[in-house]
Amino acid sequence: MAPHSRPRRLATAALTAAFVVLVAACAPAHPNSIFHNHTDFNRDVGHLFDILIGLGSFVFLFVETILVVTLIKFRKREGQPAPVHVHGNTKLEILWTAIPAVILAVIAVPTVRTIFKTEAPATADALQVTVTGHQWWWEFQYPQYGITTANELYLPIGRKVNFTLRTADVIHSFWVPELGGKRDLISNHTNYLWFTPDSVTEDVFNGFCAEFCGTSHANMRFKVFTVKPAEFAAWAAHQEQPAVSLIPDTTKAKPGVVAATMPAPTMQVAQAAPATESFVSFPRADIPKYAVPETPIPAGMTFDQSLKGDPVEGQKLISAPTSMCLACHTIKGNPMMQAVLGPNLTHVATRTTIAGGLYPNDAQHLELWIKNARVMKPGVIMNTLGAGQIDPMTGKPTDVGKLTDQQIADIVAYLQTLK
Ligand code: HEC
Ligand SMILES: [Cu+2]
Repeated sequence: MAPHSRPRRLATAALTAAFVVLVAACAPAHPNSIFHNHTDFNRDVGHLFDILIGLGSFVFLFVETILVVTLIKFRKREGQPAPVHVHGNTKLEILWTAIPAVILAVIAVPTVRTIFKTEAPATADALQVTVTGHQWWWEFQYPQYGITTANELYLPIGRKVNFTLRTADVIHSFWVPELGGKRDLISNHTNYLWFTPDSVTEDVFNGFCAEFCGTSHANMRFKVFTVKPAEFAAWAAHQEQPAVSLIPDTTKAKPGVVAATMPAPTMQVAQAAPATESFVSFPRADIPKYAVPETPIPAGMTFDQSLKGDPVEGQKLISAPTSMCLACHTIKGNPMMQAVLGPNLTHVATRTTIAGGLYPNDAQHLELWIKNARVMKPGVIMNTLGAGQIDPMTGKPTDVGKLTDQQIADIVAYLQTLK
């Protein structure tokens, strides 16, 4: 090997790496950056980061400069006598112990202050949100409003929000890089996190599970919509309502009406939300590309797109024991649908994605999902329900649900009315 080739190769590699990092910084948008500071929480943490990077850079440059100067100035020369050996220099040693001690003290003060501030309980006027991590989706409850939803959070701008973090199974971690976190969801333990979304920001933010939690950990995402307080109020008022039934309540139906001859389940007909409040959900057309899933459909999954679903049939099917849905899902207002193993479906049509943000919430993806959820998202407890479909967990055709494409199309037509 030539004497200078190794350092030269190392230098080339270092320069290339530096260039790649520099070019990466030129990308137009960083939708998941922690440096955008859209909340008090992120700003406090970002401020600490700046102090650390600033002081760290100073120490690095100082030490490296002395090192390089020493290397050049005192390097071995021909005919040079052996250097004088030095044994200790008290002044110097006191100095280089004192300087790092001062730097650490300077870092400690704001660090401890930030820890106390962010760990303190949120003030009583905060919006309360209970987050429950599930393998592999997010349950969001608003106890002040009686709302349970999944994978999509609505937060009013300018109002402090206090998250109560729990898990239904293994450890997960709640993280919205642009807003705050990450904070773990730990079994048999409750964690808290609070922040205030900036009052100038109306936007969509990506959220992630940041603690490996099994097969579909990477498919456990969520979205945060920050909206105007009036829009939040309208959204909450809407979400509080039970689902609108397509089948009139049999207890109030007149004789001779078809529905009266139908067996249970019955549903209360919900009052519509006040007409003045038009905001039901964040307009889909305004959602930026970075928050729209592009997951390809798994190979082999097909559905007869020419089928037209009947929503009334769908409502009957979904709450029939043979369809299985009632074993796991809630639809508020339908006494047959009160299970809590899966996401609450009361207003599922107001959400833009399904399955932990993995797929867009549209007819095609809903159909494929119900047909074979375990192929669409590896590991899920939702059964393979399409007739003749192979359940990837058993390798055999499914023995539950056995829904035909027509039945699935009916169910999906009903789900899409759950606005
Ligand atoms: C064994 C329990 C179980 C059964 C039975 C079941 N589901 Fe699910 N379902 C789940 C779970 C769990 C999820 C969330 C999976 C994930 O995202 O990881 C889910 C997700 C969904 C979603 C997506 C909701 C969202 O917001 O992400 C829909 C829609 C859905 N199920 C509809 C149905 C219908 C319709 C039936 C009956 C035909 C049904 N499910 C039967 C457990 C079940
Ligand atoms: Cu996870």
